[in-house]
Amino acid sequence: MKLICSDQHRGHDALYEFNRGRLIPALESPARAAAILGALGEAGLGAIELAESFDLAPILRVHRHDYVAFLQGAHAEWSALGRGGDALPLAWPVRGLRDDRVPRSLDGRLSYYSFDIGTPITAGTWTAAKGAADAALTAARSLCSGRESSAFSLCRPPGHHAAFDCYGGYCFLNNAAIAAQYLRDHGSDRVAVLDVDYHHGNGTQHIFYQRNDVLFASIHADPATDFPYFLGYADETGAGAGAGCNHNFPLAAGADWAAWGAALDAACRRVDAFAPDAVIVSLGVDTFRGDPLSSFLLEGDDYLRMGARIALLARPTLFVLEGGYAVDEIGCNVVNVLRGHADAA
Ligand code: OKP
Ligand code: ZN
Repeated sequence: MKLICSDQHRGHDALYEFNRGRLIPALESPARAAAILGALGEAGLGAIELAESFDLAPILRVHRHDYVAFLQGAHAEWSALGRGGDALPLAWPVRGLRDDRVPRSLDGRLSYYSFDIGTPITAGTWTAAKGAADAALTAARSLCSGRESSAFSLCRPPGHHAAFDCYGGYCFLNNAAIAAQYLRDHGSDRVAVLDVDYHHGNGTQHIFYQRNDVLFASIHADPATDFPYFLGYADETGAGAGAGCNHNFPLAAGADWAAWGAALDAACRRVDAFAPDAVIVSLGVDTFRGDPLSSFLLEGDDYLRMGARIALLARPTLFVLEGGYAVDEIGCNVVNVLRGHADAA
């Protein structure tokens, strides 16, 4: 299995995030990636290689040009205003009011291009996000060359909440969507994205919602109770040419392997029916019973079962890291998915 990481992730190190009305140390931290690297090093699944650097073209296949330019410069603009700390937005458009004009001021643009208050931009955010996209692209390229049948990219910051022109949920560039588009542009006619993170991948859904060449299937906490709140219901099935190519499996709080594994089986049957040339797994392990953001109850061994079920798809598979915030167990849980996949493949 091809294993790819990026050194740039450390530069994205937010000070705080809002949690229940208070500021707490950011949960999406460099320690997450360090823990996964440590566990991967001991797992013997293969050598861990550094991402190669791509130009912006594959990112611009998914994200709007002005959005990317904004991300590149946002923190420098923030500092030039004499401000310390991390850049955060202040306000969002109200339902039914105009949202089509990009404001001129930095504060206006931070608000325009975001959808939550929980995603700080730091001095190293752009470089880290670009490194994460490079990791996903490097892993994707190893699949489309046919040299590898499976790969993992250790992406930080994560990506599945980011849409064409919008960041939030700790995500800036949609690593899985960028990789999916790259595979489409390099010989794959159909790509499936299977999102197993605890949270709905609203950004990925949005990007591919009108398309029939990329299927999106996601298992996640019910948006009626959990972030990202406004997307992820089962009746969102795609639109236009993409009608029937979006499959959401929201689960109630307390889902254990019995409930979660049944949803995975249903999602995998949708992926099978689509007959994709490649599968991208948005791999969050925040479904873990001990995760600070999770109401689900998966145990360490369940991640072996998850990998084994995904292996039954018998397609070239790219695992792209998303969430997972129980730092002490994140390495073991990620390795278990990859090991379960490798042993069953
Ligand atoms: C990103 B990923 C707690 C609020 C949490 C954001 C959750 C982002 C999850 N302070 N809200 O899907 O793992
Ligand atoms: Zn998540």
